[in-house]
Amino acid sequence: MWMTSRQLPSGVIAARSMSAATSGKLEAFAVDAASVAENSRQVAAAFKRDGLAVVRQILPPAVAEALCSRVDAELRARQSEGDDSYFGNVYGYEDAGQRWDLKLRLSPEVKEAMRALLECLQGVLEALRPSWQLTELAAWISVQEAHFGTAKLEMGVAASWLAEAMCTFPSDPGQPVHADTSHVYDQQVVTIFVALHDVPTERGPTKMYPRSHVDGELHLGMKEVDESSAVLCTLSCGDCVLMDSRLLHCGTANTSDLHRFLFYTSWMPPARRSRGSTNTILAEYEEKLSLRRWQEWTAEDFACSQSVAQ
Ligand SMILES: O=C(O)CCC(=O)C(=O)O
Repeated sequence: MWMTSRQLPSGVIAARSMSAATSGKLEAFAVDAASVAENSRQVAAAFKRDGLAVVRQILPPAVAEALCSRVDAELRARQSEGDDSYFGNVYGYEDAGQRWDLKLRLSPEVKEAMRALLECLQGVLEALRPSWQLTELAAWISVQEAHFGTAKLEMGVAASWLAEAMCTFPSDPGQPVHADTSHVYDQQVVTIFVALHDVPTERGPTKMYPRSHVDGELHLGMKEVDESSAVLCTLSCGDCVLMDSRLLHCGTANTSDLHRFLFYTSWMPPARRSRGSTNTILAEYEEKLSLRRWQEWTAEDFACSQSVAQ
């Protein structure tokens, strides 16, 4: 049974009434990393209900900073090589040079970050279902952009683009509100994304619509998204957000003069393929890395020829 907020240690996601849950306050969905392990089931229950959960300070700043430098170096290298296989699809915005979805290798910095994430979150994921497989390992990157980030949900076409999970409207400025997988056709994928530096409002945080992952009418375009329910995921360096892939969300405008890097990793039930956009992973890792065996494939000497799928 879900505990009331009075029974919870401070820092643990509190039980909320419907109105409080949709009040737009990100802190209502937040928990400190240090208290996750002993409250995995409660965090999982809140995540299941809301479609998101924020875990503060999951990565030590030094780990986040090292990963940030690695992502920066890899982005430059992949851009100069011009190898498309390292980039996921973000509505073709790569062409504008402002938004990139960069697939990552299991470098020492990525492994170290994964160890910290999974040490903390394995129990939460396994409280949702017993086994998971890695389906995305990448970084969302955005730079200052004048024409990006105005979220807009076109209800007339919502059903078709949600079935494809992502869509772009060429005449719209910015990333539209979207779900990464369909509420109607796909299984649940859990995406964990981590701020590799502070992400205040002007640096383009992700906007999310709590509980929209289970709202069939919204997904079928039968009603409009409630803007007043939206929460802006402003984060400090090392904070992470767990997001249900069916949750409506969008990247907002980066109006600062700084880049924005979010490391992310997604998990799906084994032996299934997502039909959505949730497959930003290098081919060599696809369907090979299981949650249960994360200690093996994040070990310093792990080579990808080893299979750790089960
Ligand atoms: O960049 C973001 O904040 C979100 C990106 C996103 O939602 C996507 O590419 O699916």
